[in-house]
Amino acid sequence: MSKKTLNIGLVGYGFMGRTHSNAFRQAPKFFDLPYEPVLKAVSARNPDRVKKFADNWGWQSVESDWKKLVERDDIDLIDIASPNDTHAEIAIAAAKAGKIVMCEKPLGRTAEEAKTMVKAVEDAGVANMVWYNYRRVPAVVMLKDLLDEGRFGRIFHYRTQFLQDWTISQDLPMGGEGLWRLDASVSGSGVTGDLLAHNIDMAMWLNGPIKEVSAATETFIKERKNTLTGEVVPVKIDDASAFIARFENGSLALFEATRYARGHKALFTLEINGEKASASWDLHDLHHLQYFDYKNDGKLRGWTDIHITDGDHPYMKNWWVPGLQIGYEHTFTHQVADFVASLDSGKPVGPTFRDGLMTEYVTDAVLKSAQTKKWETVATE
Ligand code: 4PW
Repeated sequence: MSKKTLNIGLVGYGFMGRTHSNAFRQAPKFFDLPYEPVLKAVSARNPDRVKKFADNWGWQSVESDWKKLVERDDIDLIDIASPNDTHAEIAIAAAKAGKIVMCEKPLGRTAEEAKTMVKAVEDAGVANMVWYNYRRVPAVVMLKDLLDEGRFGRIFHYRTQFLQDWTISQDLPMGGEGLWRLDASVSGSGVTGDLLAHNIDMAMWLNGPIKEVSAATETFIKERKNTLTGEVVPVKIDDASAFIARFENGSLALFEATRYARGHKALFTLEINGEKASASWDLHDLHHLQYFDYKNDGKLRGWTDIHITDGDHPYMKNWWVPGLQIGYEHTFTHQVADFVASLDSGKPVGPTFRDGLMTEYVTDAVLKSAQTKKWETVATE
């Protein structure tokens, strides 16, 4: 008997359009899903490029306007992989049309924008998810399991970084493909919304809500040429952002992100220290979890390097044989697999739009604190 289908309409064909297309294709091949995702249509403004993209990834049809995609009766799910300034309008229209909605991170450019998106999906009662993909790295899920099993006891510290170096050149323009991340009117913010949002989403998933923050940001290069207009304009994004925070569980945290750490491309790290155990993880070596358990016998006590490739480890039995590794793209595949499974069970899986909003309450508080130079309380509603 053939499976029920889930017809996908994708908006955007950039870097994220590729990761999502790959995930929709791979997920049903490796996971037993209640629905078969069908790559029904992709929309983007440039007709030649969208056609080429569709042919490459196997999308059945193309639209030049996302509104047409939302209006189509043969689409069940709208997946938003276009720049941040488009997220709210598309998500709200899709929810009103009764579509399931998946949206790239960050949900909106500000918490205020994200709030309108949460309202739209909750009013419409449609399933929703934000693509905070790193939550689905097997080693990170393993860490979540260990925390949920109570192996760490009281948590004292959480520290995390996301370091890159791709915007150091003064000659790098802003605007247009990929470079819209440097244009605050499109992105909303710099590394706070683009990188720290990942750290924050993961931190709150692992260690609970963040209560208050004290932040500093810096814009190292003050003017750049806008590719779209040719004008040299002030840079309004934060190039680097660092903050200290207090979680509701009483633990203290350090967060840092930058695009000016020469030599680092995507150094996403975290460490958590509890009364009974500690753990650390690094995206560059994503299938390893470093774990220290204080209950081990004194002479054997030490850091253990757990190679997360065994069938007992999260997601791994669906892939190859023990010892063999998976990578970045699989995090998106896991996200599709979990989300599609949740459509059948009716039990939402995170990060939902509401989870995405919680992250933006933190990023808004970070940006505010950098301005006020004071501790800021994180909003909750
Ligand atoms: O979401 C993030 C991006 O915008 C990413 O995970 C890494 O940094 C890759 O591109 C940027």
